Amino acid sequence: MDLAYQPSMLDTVMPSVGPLTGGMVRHELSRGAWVDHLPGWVLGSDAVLETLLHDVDWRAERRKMYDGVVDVPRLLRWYGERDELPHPLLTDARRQLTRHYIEELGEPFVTAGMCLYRDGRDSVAWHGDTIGRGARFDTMVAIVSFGSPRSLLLRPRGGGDSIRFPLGHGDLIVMGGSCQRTWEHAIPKTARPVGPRVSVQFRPTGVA
Ligand SMILES: O=C(O)CCC(=O)C(=O)O
Repeated sequence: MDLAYQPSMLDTVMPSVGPLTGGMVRHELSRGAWVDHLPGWVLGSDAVLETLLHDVDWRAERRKMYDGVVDVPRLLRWYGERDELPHPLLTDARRQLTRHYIEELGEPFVTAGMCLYRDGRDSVAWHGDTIGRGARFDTMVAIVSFGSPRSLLLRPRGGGDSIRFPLGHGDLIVMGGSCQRTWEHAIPKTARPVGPRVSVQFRPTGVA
C-alpha cells in the first residue's frame, strides 16, 4: 500500500496539543446539536501521521449491501478503553479533551476509533453514530484529523442544507448535544488528487 504523504517543512516540532480555549468556535446547529471547531490544535502532526500510517494494523471491512457484499471504502482500527493508543500524543489529546469537556459531557472520552482514507476514493456515507447510546442520548464525538485535508459535511437528519467543515492536518472538530441523532455527517469522495488522511475519533463508553 503506497501511503505517501508530503510532510510539511514547518512541522518539525515535537507533537503536542495546544489550548482548547481561545481559537475554538462553537457552531450551534438546530434541535440541540452543535459543533466545536479548532483548526491546528495539534502541533507536530507529521510525526503522529507517520506512526498512524505505518504502525497501525489497519483492517479492511466488507459490508452486506442489497444482494452482495462490498468493500468498505476506508480502512479501520478500533481501540477500546484499555488498549494502548499507537502514539502518546493521542493519549494526551484524549486526556485534554476529557478535562475540557468533563462538566458538559459528564463522563470521560475513552475509546478511539480510527479510519484511514487512502485517497479521494475512500469516503464514508451519511450517518450518525447511533449504534450505541448516541441513538437516544446527547453525547460527544471528538475527531482529530491528520494528513490530507478532507471535508466533513453535516446535514439535518431528514433533509436540509449541508454545512461543510474543512478538516486539515491537526484540526479538531467535536460534534455535541443531539448531533448524532438529529444530524448526519459524511466524508464525501473527491476527484482532487489527495493523499492519505487519518481520522481519530474519541468517544465516551457505549457510543459508536
Ligand atoms: O472521517 C471522519 O472524520 C469521520 C468518521 C466518521 O464519521 C465515523 O467513523 O463515524
